[in-house]
Amino acid sequence: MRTVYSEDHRLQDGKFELLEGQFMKAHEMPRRAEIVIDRVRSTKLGEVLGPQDFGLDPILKVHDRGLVEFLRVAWDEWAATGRTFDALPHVWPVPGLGRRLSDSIDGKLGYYAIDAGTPITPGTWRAVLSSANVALTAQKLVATGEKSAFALCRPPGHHAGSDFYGGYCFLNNAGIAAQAFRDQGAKRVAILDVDYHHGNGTQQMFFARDDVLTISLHADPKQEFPYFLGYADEIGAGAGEGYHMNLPLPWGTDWQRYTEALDHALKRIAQYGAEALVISLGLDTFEHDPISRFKLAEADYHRLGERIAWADLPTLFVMEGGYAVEALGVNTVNVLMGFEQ
Ligand code: Q9C
Ligand code: ZN
Repeated sequence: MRTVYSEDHRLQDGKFELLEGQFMKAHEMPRRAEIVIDRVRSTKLGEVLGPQDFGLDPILKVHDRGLVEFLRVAWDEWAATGRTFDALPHVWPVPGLGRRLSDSIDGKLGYYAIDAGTPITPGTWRAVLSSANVALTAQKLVATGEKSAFALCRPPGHHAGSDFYGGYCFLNNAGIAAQAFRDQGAKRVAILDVDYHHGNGTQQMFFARDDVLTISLHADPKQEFPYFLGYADEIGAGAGEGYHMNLPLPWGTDWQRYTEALDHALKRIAQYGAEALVISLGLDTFEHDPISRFKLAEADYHRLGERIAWADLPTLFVMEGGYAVEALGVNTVNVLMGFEQ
């Protein structure tokens, strides 16, 4: 399997995040992608290529121009106020407050962000744009006949929706790639999200659509971020009713419990008749992940890849979360090798 990767991800290097009320060193760090690309190379998984530039058009098919334009200039507007540290929001437009878009960068940050864990830095926009191009380049490999490809995206994407960012994500790489499959002629596309966290951005983006089936396996939002979405009764709306599935699982979920939900998801994908499959590949289900509470082990990732291969579909893997950094290369490539064997 070929991997698409760009060193531009290093331009996103946030110092701190607000995690459960505490300022902590950012978990979403450049070392994550570096350890994965090292493992891709040392295992000889396949050729590594750089991204092509697709411009803004494929991004604007699923994201509002307002969000994209904000992300492009946010650092400059922040820096213009004299601040040299990372940009984080600190006030949000909850329903009782209204939702006017302020001229102030602080107002804009709260307007577009869902959390204070996603720092905007001088290099954020370039890293984000490059991450989307990585996804689109790998998508093109699959759309033009390769059985599978790995988009080593960083920053990740699945918490970003059409008009919001957060959860370490700015643009929804998997969603952008799924839309590209549609625009290139695939009638039905499925996105399977195996990141530990609910793929709230992906859900929001495709909630009213029946041409992109979205399924997320994740920690129960009763216990875990993003708290407000990801419940089992969210099944899609309008034409999209029946085309979204949430499979929330409790803290402590191990492979045996996980695989029951996974089989359920894979059955739905088979029944749907997807022509392409996008995997939002998060490895934060790992037993030693520092911010998560599932119990998957190293060898389980090989099994995960094997099961995904049973769907027998052209498959694009898009990197999402995973914060047990030293194990991230092995776990990620275990999925990809499990898929190929
Ligand atoms: N325990 C991804 O994995 N903070 N994003 C959670 C609650 C946000 C994770 C704090 C975690 C976002 C792509
Ligand atoms: Zn995650």
